[in-house]
Amino acid sequence: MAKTSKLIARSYSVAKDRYAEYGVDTDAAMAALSKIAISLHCWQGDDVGGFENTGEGLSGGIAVTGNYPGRARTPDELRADLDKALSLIPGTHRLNLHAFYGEFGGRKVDRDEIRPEHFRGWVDWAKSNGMGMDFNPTCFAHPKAADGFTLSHPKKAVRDFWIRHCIASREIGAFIGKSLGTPAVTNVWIPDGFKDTPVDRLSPRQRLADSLDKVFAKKLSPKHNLDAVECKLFGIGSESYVVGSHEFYMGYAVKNQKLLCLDAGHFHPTEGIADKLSSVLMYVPEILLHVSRGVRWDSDHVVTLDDALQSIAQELVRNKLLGRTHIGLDFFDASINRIAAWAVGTRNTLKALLIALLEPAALREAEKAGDLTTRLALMEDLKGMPWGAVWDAYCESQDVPAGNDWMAEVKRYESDVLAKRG
Ligand code: RNT
Ligand code: ZN
Repeated sequence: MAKTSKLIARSYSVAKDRYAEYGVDTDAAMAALSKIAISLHCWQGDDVGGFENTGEGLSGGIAVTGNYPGRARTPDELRADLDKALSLIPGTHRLNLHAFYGEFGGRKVDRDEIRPEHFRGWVDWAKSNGMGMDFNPTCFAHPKAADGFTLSHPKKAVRDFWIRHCIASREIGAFIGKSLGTPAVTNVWIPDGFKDTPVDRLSPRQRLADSLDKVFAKKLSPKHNLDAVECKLFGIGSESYVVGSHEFYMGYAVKNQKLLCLDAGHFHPTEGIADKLSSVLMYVPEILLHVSRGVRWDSDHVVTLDDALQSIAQELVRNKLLGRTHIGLDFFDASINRIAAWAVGTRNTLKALLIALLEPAALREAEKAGDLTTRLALMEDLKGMPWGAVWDAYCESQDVPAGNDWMAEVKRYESDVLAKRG
């Protein structure tokens, strides 16, 4: 910890002793945290715009609001912004890329024509950063998704188009995973649904299951690609019915042993995903998380260190589920500095994991002994433990700014780089 400032070192030393009283090893917690990779979503950097330059706006029931200056307009700008964000986040992480962020060299490459070569630039960048990558077919913001249906579309030709896109995406996922030596999680999310009450809720689901079977027909090595499916309750314009609901995908994932993606904003507004993890992981091999924050609706706000986030982290750590969980972020805010948004959301996710890693065994022991009074009392007292001092020491040990110091870097980058973008 060569660069540790004196005050942070002193606070850490006190915190270490305080945690030791509870039998918690703070150095071990930091070492465990350093092994957790968070998949940073590329789409926070440009408001889910992509690089197809077709003039097609965002669609599919998701929305970005705000017009903060400095949005990344090219792959190079987005990579530079990601580099900046990553320099403010302790640890080694991953990149989560959407298909419409390919590098198409100014040519029109339709979604069913995307190939690994369009993603070589991203793979090279990830390799030089020592990062893994994840991938997503983009089944929105496209004329063939304009009526709100893709893989479950009543017209076979439209379904086939999206099936070809998803197949191409899996192949790209496998290419990425093979190139980087760590499997890419390729996550299928589709917007399909109805604004108003449907009469036939069944046929679209049957068509979706059939399309997914075709998408997943080819076996790919799990060393290169892992398939995930993402459920959702409602979206803008699909308030009354979403084809790929929780029950639909839960069933599909269990039956086909796919990864289930749980997005924190994809359930009833007061429903959390923390309690689902231990249940779902009894029946599916692994899960993908889209860590997000819905405010009144699936609004994809930047993740804060709230109870919902801490509960997710506690579930993963307490039940030792981290080895079967891929943690990705999914928020997009264009009303604040986009690099700060990445830094805040990712740092918070790591903070929540650190707090969970610092929990003493005494909590579980109290429960086991049937002493529920001690369980409650201890849980509450632990909230006052000096985890922040451990966090600061962790940041310094990873050579990233502690406390709020990272914001100075963001401000500098904003005036040096972002302010110069048109
Ligand atoms: C939409 C889903 C989906 C998207 C990204 C861009 O509600 O959460 O994961 O946010 O694929
Ligand atoms: Zn999501």
